[in-house]
Amino acid sequence: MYAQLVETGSKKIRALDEMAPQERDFQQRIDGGIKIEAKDWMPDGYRKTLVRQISQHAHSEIVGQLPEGNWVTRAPSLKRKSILLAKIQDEAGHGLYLYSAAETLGVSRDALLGDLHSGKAKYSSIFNYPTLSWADMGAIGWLVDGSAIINQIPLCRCSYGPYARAMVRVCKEESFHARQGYDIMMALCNGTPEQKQMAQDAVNRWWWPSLMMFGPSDAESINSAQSAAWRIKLFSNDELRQKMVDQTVPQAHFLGLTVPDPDLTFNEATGHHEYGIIDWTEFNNILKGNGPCNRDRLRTRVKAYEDGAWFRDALVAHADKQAARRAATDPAA
Ligand code: FAQ
Repeated sequence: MYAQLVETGSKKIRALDEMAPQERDFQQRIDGGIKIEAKDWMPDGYRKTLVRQISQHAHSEIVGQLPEGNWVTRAPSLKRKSILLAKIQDEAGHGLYLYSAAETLGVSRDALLGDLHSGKAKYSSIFNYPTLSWADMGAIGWLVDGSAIINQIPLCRCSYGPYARAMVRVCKEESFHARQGYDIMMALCNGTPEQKQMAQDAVNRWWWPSLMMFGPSDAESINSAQSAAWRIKLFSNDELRQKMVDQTVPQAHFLGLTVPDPDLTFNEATGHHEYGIIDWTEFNNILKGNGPCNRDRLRTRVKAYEDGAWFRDALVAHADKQAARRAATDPAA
């Protein structure tokens, strides 16, 4: 696994009686369902894990704007264009709440963005695939935002207060995103045979990457055990992936689309859809920066940041001017 290898200070999960008193109190608060707030004492590893996850999440939201941004000028109607634009703007907002949540942990936004731009920080693997047709807007909303919701609803109850609270609004907006995606798929599947084929082609390309979004299998997930103990993760990667498959397969059937997995079967005994083997080589290649769009995504983000320098400078100049004016009129201020 190609991980940033954040040192959490705990090679194995320690029992309460192995912890120092301060850490034991902290763990007992978490076990008791009490939220941890920014100014509370926390183990260094807890802070680092949250900075890692929340910043990756924030980066995913803003890099995640790019595949859809590609289709704003090509949306098939004014209505579809407005909806897509609103959705993409929501993703920017999600990035901002999440960077703010990460900042409560004592890290600067500039440092986080620096890590994204240098290629050091990760963002979700899913945003390194190209968007080849309008149907991809439907598939992203339905499958990608749908998966994001399944992953993020439990985060509304995670142990860190600022992250949990940010997730409440994010999840409400993601629900609208998933519905707009499904609505696009419905329109295409009820359209001409060519439109339905376009929808099928999009599902063929987005299905497996959507399953990969949930992260490596539980056996390979290096961070899960500690994150579960700290109640940052309430469900494992595989549990959430299974939820997504169980929820989505009937929706695909309703659309009259085929899930591109010849091994997919419904297990009557367990009530779950069993899926085929995920190509983890593809996933790991993307994490190493070698997906179809990794380089392009980073280049675009860096350029957008550089192009926006004048605006950030203007904001600072404006704030300085306001402060100077206040100081001149009220020397006590
Ligand atoms: N892509 O030990 P684990 C969205 C990394 S938002 C890239 O299992 P963990 C909205 C992982 O970071 C989508 N890297 O890690 C939207 C770790 O490496 P590290 C983003 C991945 O953290 C829709 C290593 O593999 N959502 O879609 C991925 O316990 C449409 C080992 O993995 C979030 O970020 C991946 N898919 O569990 C926006 C949700 N999976 O850091 C625009 C919050 C794993 O040690 C348009 N995050 N890795 O170097 C999480 O829930 C967790 O971080 C997981 C990974 C579940 C993603």
